[in-house]
Amino acid sequence: MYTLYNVKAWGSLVVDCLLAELDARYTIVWMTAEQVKTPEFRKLNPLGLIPALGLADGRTLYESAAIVSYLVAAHPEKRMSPPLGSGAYGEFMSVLHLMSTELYPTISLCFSGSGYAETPEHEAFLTARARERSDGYWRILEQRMSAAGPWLMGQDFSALDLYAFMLSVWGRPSEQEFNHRFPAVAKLASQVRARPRLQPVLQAHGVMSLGGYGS
Ligand SMILES: N[C@@H](CCC(=O)N[C@@H](CS)C(=O)NCC(=O)O)C(=O)O
Repeated sequence: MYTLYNVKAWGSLVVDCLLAELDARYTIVWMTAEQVKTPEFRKLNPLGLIPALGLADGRTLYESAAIVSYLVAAHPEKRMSPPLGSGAYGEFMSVLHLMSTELYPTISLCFSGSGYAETPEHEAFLTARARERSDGYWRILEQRMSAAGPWLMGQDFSALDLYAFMLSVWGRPSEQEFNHRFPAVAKLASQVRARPRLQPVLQAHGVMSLGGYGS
């Protein structure tokens, strides 16, 4: 039994979707932005960030890519990644890390650069740069699916698609505008939204339809 520390439409969305697709047993601890900042939560995730996933043995995992990598390996029979150790798995990990270590932080910076900037002008400059940079990463994913889609691993649906879906929900300046510029990503997102197992999760996160995140 897992415990998912969850905030609506935050970084736990991908983990919630993946646990549902895996048909795993888990309980959810719904949290507020204030609770995420508390010392109690930092005992579980020293970074004070969502997502975090409690395991049955008392450990707590953090960092979205680590959680995704752990879960696909812990449930290999569900085939949410290529076979562990295969070349395709290496490629899966490359794309997962592109999304988690490059794209995710630049998207976060598009929302707010206040932690990095001294003046509003400086912040506006940083967020504009982050937007350009994130568009560049999205173009890589878009081209990958245009060449061999419809999913990020070609014909095979995988955890990568849930991750890309989550990031696309945060599309700026609006999800609609974002989808217009990245049609292969938009198609992926609409196919993810249609998956039966995900319906309760999407409902709980308020992202059943376009723009649910408020962008
Ligand atoms: N590198 C982390 C990033 C997680 C992250 O930035 N989470 C955001 C929500 S999307 C968060 O918890 N922010 C809380 C805060 O900044 O106080 C991961 O991939 O898990």
